[in-house]
Amino acid sequence: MIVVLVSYMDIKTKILHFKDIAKKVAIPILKEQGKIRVISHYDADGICAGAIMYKTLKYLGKNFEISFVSQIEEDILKNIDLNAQDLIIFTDLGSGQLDLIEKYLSKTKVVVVDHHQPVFRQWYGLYHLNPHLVDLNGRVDISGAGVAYILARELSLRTKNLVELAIVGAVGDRQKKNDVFFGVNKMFLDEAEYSGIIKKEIGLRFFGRYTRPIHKCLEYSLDPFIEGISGNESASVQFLSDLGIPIRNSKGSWRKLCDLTKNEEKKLTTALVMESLVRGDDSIKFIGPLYKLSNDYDVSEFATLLNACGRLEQPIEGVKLCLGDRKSADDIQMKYRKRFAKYMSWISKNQKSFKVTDKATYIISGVHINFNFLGPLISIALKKNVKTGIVLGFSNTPNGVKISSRSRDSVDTNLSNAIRVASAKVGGTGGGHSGAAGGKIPMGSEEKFISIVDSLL
Ligand SMILES: [Mn+2]
Repeated sequence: MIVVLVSYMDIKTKILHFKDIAKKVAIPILKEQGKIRVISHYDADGICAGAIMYKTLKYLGKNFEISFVSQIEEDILKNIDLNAQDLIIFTDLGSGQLDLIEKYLSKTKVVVVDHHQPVFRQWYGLYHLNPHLVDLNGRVDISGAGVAYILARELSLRTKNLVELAIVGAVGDRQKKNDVFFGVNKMFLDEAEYSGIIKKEIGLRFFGRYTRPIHKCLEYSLDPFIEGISGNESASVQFLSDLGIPIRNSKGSWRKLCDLTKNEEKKLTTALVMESLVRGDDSIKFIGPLYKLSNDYDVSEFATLLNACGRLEQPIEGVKLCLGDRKSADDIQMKYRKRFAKYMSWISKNQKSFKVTDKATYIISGVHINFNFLGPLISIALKKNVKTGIVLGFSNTPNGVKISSRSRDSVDTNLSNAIRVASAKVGGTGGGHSGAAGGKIPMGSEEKFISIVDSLL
């Protein structure tokens, strides 16, 4: 394993070392004449990483196949037919499971391209590219897609345009904090802006700014939630008409937020800010920097769309979107909204049956909420449906019960610790961040888990 001692080095030097490792990791891929199998994570970052590998391997004329998984589990590794592939590439996952990968795949060539905290392991045939190896921080400096992009640059000179996917991946993994990018992500952004691939502007930040009719933008806006307008199409149309903002252009087609004149946008902004000031919301959310991608999407909007593809178990549609095929975008968004609304209504209808203690609310959904949706749903439930400062959701998966938890900012409890300890006690695993954590426990152990975790909160 290549571990470079670089804690005294500046970021540019670290990146140079990182590129050196990427050069070495590129060799087995460049040489490979047989079948390559890419396995990526199915969230926005993993989809971007997969799309970067797709484009790059295509440029190289390789024989390859891409698939997506929610995490590396023994079953998945066990079922890889070693006779059918000559090289396996993991993107946006694998670094934390090197021991498992070694157990099942040590007889084949393996490339791991990831940004998660690695376990330190090396064997002949493993090519490992991970920012932590050069003291870059995989939580804020670079995403899985970013690492894939660094590798792609070493594989083919034609990959320069893929830099925007590296940025989408970082945004998908919430590496942008208060609109600031750090480390390698910042370098990617400078690179993309300089070459005109990404355009930065300041404006109203609504989902669909570049892609949806204005009144739909307002109607569908959940975050920020506009009282009286969100969820109400006619109110949204009326609001715009009161402001004298036409929703159709002279040719009769819908206008988008990005089509507004500077004056119109100013008028709309003022009205929205006034509205929210009257209600005492933080109106600041409406306005901020936007990063427009070459496909006309705002970077956050596109990352959200890719996450929806993953949650709907259609990551391949996400790859197609990354490659410029936008046909399925509306369909994905509609499906996602419908599923989300269905689960939200299940939560409202069953609110009375939730277990509530003085610490937390426990939502045991069984099969009623798909486990891919659990995280975002309980985030909303914390805002809208529960009174406690902490909420935990449970959802059945084919091999255990998935747990997801969130706490309000005002709550000073380490959810990550509590869930890790409690799930270990019932034979499961867990962890995450202090305000948002998750885990998996054996089927049927929910009650026991709840009594343990509640005492730890
Ligand atoms: Mn990632």
